[in-house]
Amino acid sequence: MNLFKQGLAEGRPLLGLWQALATPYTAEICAGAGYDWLLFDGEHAPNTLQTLLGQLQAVSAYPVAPVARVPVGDPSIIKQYLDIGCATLLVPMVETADQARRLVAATRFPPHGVRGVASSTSRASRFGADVNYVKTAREAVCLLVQIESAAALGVIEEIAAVEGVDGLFIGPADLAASLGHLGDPRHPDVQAAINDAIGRILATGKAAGIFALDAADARARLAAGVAFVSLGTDIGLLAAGARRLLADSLQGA
Ligand code: 3PY
Ligand code: MG
Repeated sequence: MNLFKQGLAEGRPLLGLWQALATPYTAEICAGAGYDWLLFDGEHAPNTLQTLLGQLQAVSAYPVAPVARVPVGDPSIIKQYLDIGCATLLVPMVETADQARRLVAATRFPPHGVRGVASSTSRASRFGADVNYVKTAREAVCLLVQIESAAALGVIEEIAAVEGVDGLFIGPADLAASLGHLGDPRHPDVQAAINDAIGRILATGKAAGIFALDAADARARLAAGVAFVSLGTDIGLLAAGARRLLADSLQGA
């Protein structure tokens, strides 16, 4: 059962934490913290298939849904991520409905798609113990696509209409860059574009997701009906905690 997909279907808000440290040890710490999902980042964190595998194994005993972001929406990479047992994928930089359709096909076995078959050797099938895996994988897979460019904003409804796309996730950093405000996702023009995008995604009936800029932003997005919100990152928590401890300890010294 895919906990993330189930949560979306139930319509409850899903709170996530970005994992960029790329280690099983820290992933396990975060897995026990009560979040609904953890995002393992293959795009911007120093991950390989092996490091991703270790993190998936480390969190598998916890009631948390793993989501993995592929570095790029390439069918051969999607196949590998699915085979190591991550059933919920986030694909960056999706800009057309055609691209979204090809991504859906990459997640599905023939005749519904083009995913290659490795039934009994994949962790996804519990190494063959799930004898029905190839027949049921389609229902378990959850595909989330990132809306993070001016081009994508222009075709939100078309991308959302693609059967097999389960959610549309806004990436504020890349969107800001694409709109001419590199490094400034809080710029009013970027915020207006995000608000508009959220409203349009929700109007299509598909789930919307976003990377929140801070806790207040997260609360506002949840109140606006965003279904899955990343609240922060493991690196951010560690860096902020380390700096705060030092500053607190030096206060009055
Ligand atoms: C972005 O902000 O561009 C992301 O991809 C994730 O937050
Ligand atoms: Mg991005």
